[in-house]
Amino acid sequence: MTATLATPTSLDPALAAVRDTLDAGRRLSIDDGLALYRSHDLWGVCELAHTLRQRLTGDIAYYNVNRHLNYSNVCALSCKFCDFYARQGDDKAYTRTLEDIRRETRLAVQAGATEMHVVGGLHPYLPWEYYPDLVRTIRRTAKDLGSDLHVKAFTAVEIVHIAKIAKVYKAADRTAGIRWVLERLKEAGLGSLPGGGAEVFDDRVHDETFKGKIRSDVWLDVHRVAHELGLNTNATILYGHVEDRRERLVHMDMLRRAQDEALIRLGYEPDDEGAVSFAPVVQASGELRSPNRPPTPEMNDRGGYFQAIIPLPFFPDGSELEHLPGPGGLENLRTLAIARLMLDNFPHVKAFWIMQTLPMAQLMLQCGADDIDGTVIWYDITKVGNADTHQEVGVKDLEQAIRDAGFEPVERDTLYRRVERHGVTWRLADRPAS
Ligand code: V47
Ligand code: SF4
Repeated sequence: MTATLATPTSLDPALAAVRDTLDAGRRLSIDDGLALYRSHDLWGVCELAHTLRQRLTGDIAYYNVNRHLNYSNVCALSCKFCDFYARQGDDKAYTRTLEDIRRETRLAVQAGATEMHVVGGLHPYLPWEYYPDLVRTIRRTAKDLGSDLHVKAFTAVEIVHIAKIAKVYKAADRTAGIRWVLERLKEAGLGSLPGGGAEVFDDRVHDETFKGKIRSDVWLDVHRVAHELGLNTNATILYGHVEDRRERLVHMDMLRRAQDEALIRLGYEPDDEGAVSFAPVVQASGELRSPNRPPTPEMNDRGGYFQAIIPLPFFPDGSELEHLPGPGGLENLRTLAIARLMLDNFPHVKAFWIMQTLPMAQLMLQCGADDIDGTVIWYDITKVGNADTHQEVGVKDLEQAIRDAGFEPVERDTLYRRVERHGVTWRLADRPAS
């Protein structure tokens, strides 16, 4: 890398030390993260994040053409922040049949989608075979229509639930059961895991708001096993409810350590502290030197690492925590910027526009994000304001939003490979049409 970017001069002297650490290509500590949270100079924080984002990704910003499929909202748990779940027999309960899934897949292919993002509640009665059947159904239906739909499906929480339903999850060796399920889902055509269900990696927050769900060690186990099997995954943090800022930073630190391990497995050399950072070093000449480059699209063909962090702001409406205010816009910007800066070994930071709103996602592109996700429709998990769950933006609008924010839009597939598109027909930039 030869180009360099001037690191900004902040109004807040507390950010100077962070800037020096960033320019030296060193990893930020949790105390640095707290300084970023406490700083009165939010724009200084955002500029630092933007600088790192530009050093990693340059002037491009990604989007994709995808569909969300929530196969069931029936869930055995009742996380306090969740307005999505229902009990079997409730008026609002639904479970999709394989015929429903075939129909949804046909619609996704007709709309030119490259990805189906599939998640649901922890259904107590569906047999375990439902899950590989669901994946196979999507893959086959798309293939029969001459397309190739990537299936990004099941949070770590669902994977453990499926292992329990299949009776292969044993406390004495939990990874064996996780591996058994993931191997079978991969065989059925699973392409990657989404990042949900992580919430906040803290036992107090866990016990207060999502007791009954897997804890951080098990969530990380599922993602490690997925990485070992060559599957890429994402990670989320659900913030702005009962957690404090230090707990968010500890969560980010745990994720980047897990990513260090994944990258070392892929052949990256750790530094003296065992870290693998993608942050380039600014040399005396002003040029940038990158000891570690993020994985390339070619490498994605083998995979096995975290691709993106997706900070999810808590939406209180309809949940048991409705009395809480939820995070404001400035806190959302700051948390996203800090996630970019702390997670120096995550190639991508996603501003999920459905939850952040498109105007806010545009601003986030200038504060560390390099991806705004997709043309999503029917997003059932959270609603913005009084919107119903049908939220769709076309390719032209997403591209315009990215251009207006000052970036060159690039359509990606789930694995961040460039897509060439002519209407609903698409192909990977270097591959034959599908
Ligand atoms: O796991 C639930 C969260 C997640 C609420 O991997 C809530 O590309 C806010 O993980 N307020 C699901 N959030 C969404 C998710 C996701 C989204 C976009 C892209 C990707 C990806 C993953 O939504 C759940 C939970 O953490 N959630 N309730 C709520 N009231
Ligand atoms: Fe169930 Fe997921 Fe909602 Fe928790 S967040 S109640 S596991 S659907």
